[in-house]
Amino acid sequence: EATQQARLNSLACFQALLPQRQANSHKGIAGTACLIGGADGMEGALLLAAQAALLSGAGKVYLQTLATQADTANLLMRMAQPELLGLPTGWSATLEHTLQHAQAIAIGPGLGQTTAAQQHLLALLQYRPGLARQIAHPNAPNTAPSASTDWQQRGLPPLILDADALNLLANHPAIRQALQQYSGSRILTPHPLEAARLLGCDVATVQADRLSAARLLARQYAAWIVLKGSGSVICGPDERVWINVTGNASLATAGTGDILTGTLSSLLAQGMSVLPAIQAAVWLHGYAAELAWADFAHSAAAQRPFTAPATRLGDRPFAD
Ligand code: NPW
Ligand code: AMP
Ligand code: MG
Repeated sequence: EATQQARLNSLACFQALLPQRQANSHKGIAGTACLIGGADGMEGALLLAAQAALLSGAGKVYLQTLATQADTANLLMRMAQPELLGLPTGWSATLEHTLQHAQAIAIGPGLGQTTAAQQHLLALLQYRPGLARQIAHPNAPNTAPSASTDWQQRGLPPLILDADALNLLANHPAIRQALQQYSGSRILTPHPLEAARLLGCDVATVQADRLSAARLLARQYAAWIVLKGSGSVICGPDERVWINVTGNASLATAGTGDILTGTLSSLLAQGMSVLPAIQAAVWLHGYAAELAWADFAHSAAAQRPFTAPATRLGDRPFAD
């Protein structure tokens, strides 16, 4: 009961931090997030991230898919969630315009690790309004620099690298170098295998000392780190660490990490500072799983704990 009380206190604490909708608010000031990923066969990862961003309160969510049939993939995603705003494929003036206005960017869910994905990530990291000619992307526009933009006034928005963006980061020194030069906040959200790839070690080493692994990642990549898994570890660039207390093994299923990325992008887009946004996103993501699990367990015949063999929703028998 004491633990439950502490968790409720945490909820109240985050509720105070979460962005408040003013009565006269409108979508233009409720935060814009731009999410990139969703290559062939993994469009769902991008869609889940985008849905989570909307549900977490972002005013506008743009998404860009790397699917080969991008128009079709875009249309299908917008049919699943009509509020979403689709971006054209590749580098375009529309993408630049969105990047200049977004308050948070996330790249990685279902991105894939093709050459196209690699070039797109590099182009994104190197993009600065007014420096369009220097973009490494093959389709980069050769347009003249635009006049004063939001970006020039605000600085670069926080950038979340997740999933395949992390795998590309681990494998390509040019991407690592470009990330170091990205002047906005850099946030990496690896699961243990992605963390191992980034550190050049194995998963067992990461899991044996998760705090040290998170600190090493923060140091090596000069970034905020969310080392996911049971008891996600948050680590700042200054190597301070926090361990999340919410969540359960119902999260051990495909797509949950993509939802965390979308949620985090949304809280950042709504103006939260980086540390509280990360803490709130990770905490709420776990808490939502607890609520969902409690709902499910109430309606099911049995209320088995997670130590029972069935640790995933899909494994549980249905009540008749
Ligand atoms: P194992 O099996 O133990 O050796 P990958 P991915 C390990 C997209 N997705 N503790 C574990 O390794 C992503 O966004 C698309 C220990 C596991 O098998 C990416 O773009 C979806 N180990 C792409 O797929 C939904 C842990 O990591 C391996 C661990 C590839 O991403 C799913 C998986 O890592 C997915 O998001 C833990 N807590 N957690 C869609 N619907 O479109 C993970 N591992 O090989 O990097 O593959 O994470 O699925
Ligand atoms: P990903 O592997 O990228 O899909 O991310 C999985 C998400 O689920 C992360 O937020 C993990 O922290 C969370 N997660 C996975 N397994 C567990 C678990 N056993 N207990 C708590 N959270 C988990
Ligand atoms: Mg993932």
